[in-house]
Amino acid sequence: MQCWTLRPRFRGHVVAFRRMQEWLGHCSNRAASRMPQREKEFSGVNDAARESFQREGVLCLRGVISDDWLACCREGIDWSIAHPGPFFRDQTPDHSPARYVFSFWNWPDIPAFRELVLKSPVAAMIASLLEARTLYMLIDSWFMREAGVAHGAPWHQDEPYLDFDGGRKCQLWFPLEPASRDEGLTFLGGSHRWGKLYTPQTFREHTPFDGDLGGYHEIEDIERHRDRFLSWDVEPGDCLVFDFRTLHRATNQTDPLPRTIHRMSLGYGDQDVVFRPRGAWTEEISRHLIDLGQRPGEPLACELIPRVYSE
Ligand SMILES: O=C(O)CCC(=O)C(=O)O
Repeated sequence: MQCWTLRPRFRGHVVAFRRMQEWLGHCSNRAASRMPQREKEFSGVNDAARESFQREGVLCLRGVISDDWLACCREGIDWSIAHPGPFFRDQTPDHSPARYVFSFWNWPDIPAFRELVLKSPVAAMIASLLEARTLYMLIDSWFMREAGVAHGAPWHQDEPYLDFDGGRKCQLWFPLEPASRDEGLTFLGGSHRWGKLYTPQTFREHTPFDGDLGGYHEIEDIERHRDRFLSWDVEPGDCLVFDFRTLHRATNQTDPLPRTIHRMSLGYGDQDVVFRPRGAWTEEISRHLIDLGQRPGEPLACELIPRVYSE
């Protein structure tokens, strides 16, 4: 497992780390209590699951995230909401009575997320699903939609939003509260195999990003594929794993949410993933990785993208 070393640009975070020392101690006590539960979290990944994931581009795994890891996520999200980092994004539309927000690449600054990213058994589970020799954690994100918000992610694939190209890549998405199909995500089964990348859209306005989008297709009339839609009622502990190219959206785009919901998402990629900046719309994140030493056109080699599994 790759070590996280503090570069000069991160020294400003040392103060925040110190403020969190007491809380860290609390976290490591929690970690000790998590240990016995870890083994059971490998359950559910077998040949049938791999075959289904390859066919549909999405898989629902039940009861794989233990209560202690969920508590760890809750602590991390609470901290992140109270101390928004540079990749905090407010996607709330104008005149909305409630917020839709998310944030990513928080793990270096938040002990609970560091523990999740570097120590939880989900990395080995995903490596087994992807049959990866080596696995990298590409991006950690959390999402919060508050009670009353009637807005969510549009139809999209994750691939065009990020500078990771090639290899096998997936997102592990899990709710922190029970989420009915309406409160969760809907996927278009098999769309990861269409050989197309679709125009990335803003999550706030649902309009295409600025930049050269020449190689991307317009989102088609998705409703005609309704018979291929896949969605699940999920409980805390369940997770959805989906390919970076599988089309998906927040199921409910119109009715106000009856309660506030939080989700955690971890993006993973195998040894064949290459860093390739996509265009103007990813410039900020491309620059961040380049500043951390990641070379464009080359395999992953950057402390923000830790190697979390190796055979
Ligand atoms: O959970 C959400 O609100 C959106 C998640 C999503 O679309 C994604 O992770 O790509």
